[in-house]
Amino acid sequence: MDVKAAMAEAAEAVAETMDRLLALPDGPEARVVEAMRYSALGGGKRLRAFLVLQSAALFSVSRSCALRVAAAVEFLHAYSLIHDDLPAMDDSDLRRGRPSCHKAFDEATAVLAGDALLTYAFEVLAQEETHSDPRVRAELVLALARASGTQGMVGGQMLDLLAEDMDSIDASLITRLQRMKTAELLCFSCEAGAILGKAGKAARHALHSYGQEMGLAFQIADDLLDIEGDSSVTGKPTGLDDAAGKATLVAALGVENARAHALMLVDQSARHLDFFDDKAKLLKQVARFVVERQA
Ligand code: GRG
Repeated sequence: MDVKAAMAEAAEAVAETMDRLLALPDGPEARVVEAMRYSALGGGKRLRAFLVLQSAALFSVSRSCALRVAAAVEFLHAYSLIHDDLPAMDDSDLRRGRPSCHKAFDEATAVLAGDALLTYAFEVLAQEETHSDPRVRAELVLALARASGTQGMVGGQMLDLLAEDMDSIDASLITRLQRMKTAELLCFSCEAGAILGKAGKAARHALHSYGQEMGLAFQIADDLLDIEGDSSVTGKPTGLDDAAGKATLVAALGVENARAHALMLVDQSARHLDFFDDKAKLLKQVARFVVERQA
């Protein structure tokens, strides 16, 4: 199976799991669940879910356990997108080619839907169905908390906001910021299979290193798409002028150097997977996919 077909298959499977986990309740609280469903089930590449499923397959983890972890990371990712689109952050009217959550509902509901998706991600990880061993469940909770909190995604977003007021920002600070904001959650997705499979330190380290470099390449590709992509899908203005002054490696290095850097990171990331021989073929291919994608 090629990587695109494997990603499509994973996206369908995780969407079914997410749909099942996000049942609509009776009563007035249904509105917040509707907003959660609108954002979490409304498309996306499901890259993080794919990484969880592929890393879990390296350790023969049960598919139903891996799908629950894949759903949890996609819930958390959906929260970050809802909050990132709010007027206080990126102020985006569009997400995944349709109105962002606060446009489809309202700002207060979008804040609550994001909060509830974040909380629910941890609830799903902590539930017994996710793994029979409570130590494994606790390890998943700890790793996701670290990847998404002040040492990870939220910390990276804070640095990004602060960078807007800096006169200049160098490539090493941008790299640190993007590792935290984007790569840490991708690292968690890669490591999750090793946690579920109680793999040894070396395997876990190899997946972490792969996730870090692939995650950085992914963010560079995202920044390149922001200036070259279809603004009717991204909801963001496009063009190199818009990239100027932003804390991106595209702004710091220029388009061609940033593209070359991303390709170098892809090669470097794939080398960490040599540890798994041929079993990690699709993970190697997805690293290339993230820099060649058009959306
Ligand atoms: C806590 C108020 C509050 C806000 C948090 C954490 C945060 C806001 C924002 C996270 C930062 C963020 C959105 C980083 C960008 C990462 C990124 C490139 C997202 C797009 O991911 P894709 O392309 O999206 O995988 P799809 O739609 O395919 O799932």
